[in-house]
Amino acid sequence: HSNSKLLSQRNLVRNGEQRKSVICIEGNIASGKTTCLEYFSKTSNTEVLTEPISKWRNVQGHNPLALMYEDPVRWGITLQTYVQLTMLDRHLSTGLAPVRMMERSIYSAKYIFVENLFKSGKMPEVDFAVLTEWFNWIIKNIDIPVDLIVYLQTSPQTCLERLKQRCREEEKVIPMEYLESIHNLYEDWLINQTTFKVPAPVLVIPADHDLQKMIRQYEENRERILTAHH
Ligand code: DCP
Repeated sequence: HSNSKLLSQRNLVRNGEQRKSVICIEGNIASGKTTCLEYFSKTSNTEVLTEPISKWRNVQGHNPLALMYEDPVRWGITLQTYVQLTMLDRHLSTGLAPVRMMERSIYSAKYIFVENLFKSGKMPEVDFAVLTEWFNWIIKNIDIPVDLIVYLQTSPQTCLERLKQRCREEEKVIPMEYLESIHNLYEDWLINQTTFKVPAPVLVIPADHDLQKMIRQYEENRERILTAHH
């Protein structure tokens, strides 16, 4: 309870209105973001938004996620346009809790996934240009506040093993090289900070460990994460 009191105090901004604190969980495919969010979902005053993957697998009866893995050159822009919309919707959705945690962000959708498709030659330049114009328009005209990025840092090898275990149909075609490029893009963005603007401070949590050790690390970092604020 003292924790929630502290949180609401910190959330009082100058004009006396409450401002949510927003924490984005970032990391490679199968890095354990969902487990992290599950752990924090039991916290009072905290609202957890998972990634809208079910939408990406079914938009009016179509599965753009599967299409993208089948033929990225053709369907990359289709999936990524929809991802951008669903992420924007998540960022803008309103809830009552003073703390909000969400899986990934509109930033990583662009800086990691769209970037990867383009850089690996799997997205036509015109598609990349259109997505970039959309993205730039959004971040220029719409306020998308993020207070903390929690980066679950894994080795691509760990992600591959977890991917095999969970066996999601669409993801069976993902090779090691794909996870390596996503990994490198994340490292350059959040650790080396040499590529794109980092929208918030970054907390790095090593995430190659087993579930028990991961939970212990979440416990250790709990206060720091939940009291993130400008
Ligand atoms: N994806 C994509 N483009 C994006 C975001 C995601 O192609 N902009 C794909 C990658 C995965 C699937 O969507 O195949 C689900 O993404 P996540 O890795 O974010 O979800 P997970 O459930 O794998 O996360 P975790 O295992 O860390 O909980």
